[in-house]
Amino acid sequence: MMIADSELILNADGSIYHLNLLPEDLAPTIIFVGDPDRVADVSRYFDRIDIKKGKREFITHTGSLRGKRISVISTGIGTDNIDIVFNEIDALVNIDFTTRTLKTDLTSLDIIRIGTSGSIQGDIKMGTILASAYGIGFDALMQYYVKPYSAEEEKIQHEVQQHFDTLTFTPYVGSASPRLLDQIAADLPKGITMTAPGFYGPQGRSVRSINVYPDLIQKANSLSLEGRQITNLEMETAGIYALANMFGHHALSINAILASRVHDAFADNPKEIVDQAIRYVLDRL
Ligand code: R1P
Repeated sequence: MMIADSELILNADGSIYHLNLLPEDLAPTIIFVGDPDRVADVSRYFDRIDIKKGKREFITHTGSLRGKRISVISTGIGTDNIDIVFNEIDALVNIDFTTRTLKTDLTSLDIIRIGTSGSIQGDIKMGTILASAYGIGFDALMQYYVKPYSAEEEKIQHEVQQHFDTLTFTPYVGSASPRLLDQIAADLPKGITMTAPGFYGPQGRSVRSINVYPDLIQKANSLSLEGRQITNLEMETAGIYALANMFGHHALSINAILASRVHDAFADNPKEIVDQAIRYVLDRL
């Protein structure tokens, strides 16, 4: 079936609407970063950069790392942007832009987020590089998609919903790619990452606001999911995992822990910690 011009929007040069990329511009291994400035912090380790393109907050560098083709894309902040980036990278590899139809041979991408995050457990210190085994989405993204959930994801979702019993919406759960967890994160601490639809109120921060959930961090901190805890808080992991699983891609989220929400502290060397996370991931690709 032909996909209409209004559903798959292409720019005049044939590139996809927001990412401004042609199908040949994207590598099968993709690093996601939130901050557009972090794209160059990653690609400076490439052997070669062949493509630099972008539009709005979505900057892409594609090149090679030890001979392997790789892209790094900035997603900006939040799962609203993850929705755009995921649908567009999937279209770049799985839709034939000439016929506007789904290809018969589908491509699975490897997507690794290198992001920043705050710890909500006392034993997860600033400077930790943590791999998210699961993401729990407190945002609304997956209210708009139908996705099969595993028994494990449903179990976690049920327990989260029971624990956060005053929420008027249902959080969703997404899992990391087991293959990428093994390949990249075998030696890293694994966690369960809470994904919030904002930085202040939705993460329990009050600068001048009066929050509906003032005890959000304590509440998240005290949940036991069969002995496992929610470890950290950020804004993209659950959406990345849920959409990767829905589309048949493989995703892993690596979090550089810059803040401790239980010790009310923020790292004094955030750039160094992020650089360590970048080098850790690139060494294992
Ligand atoms: C908020 O400052 C941003 O930082 C975190 C959050 O998820 C949010 O995107 O990640 P990044 O540093 O990867 O953007």
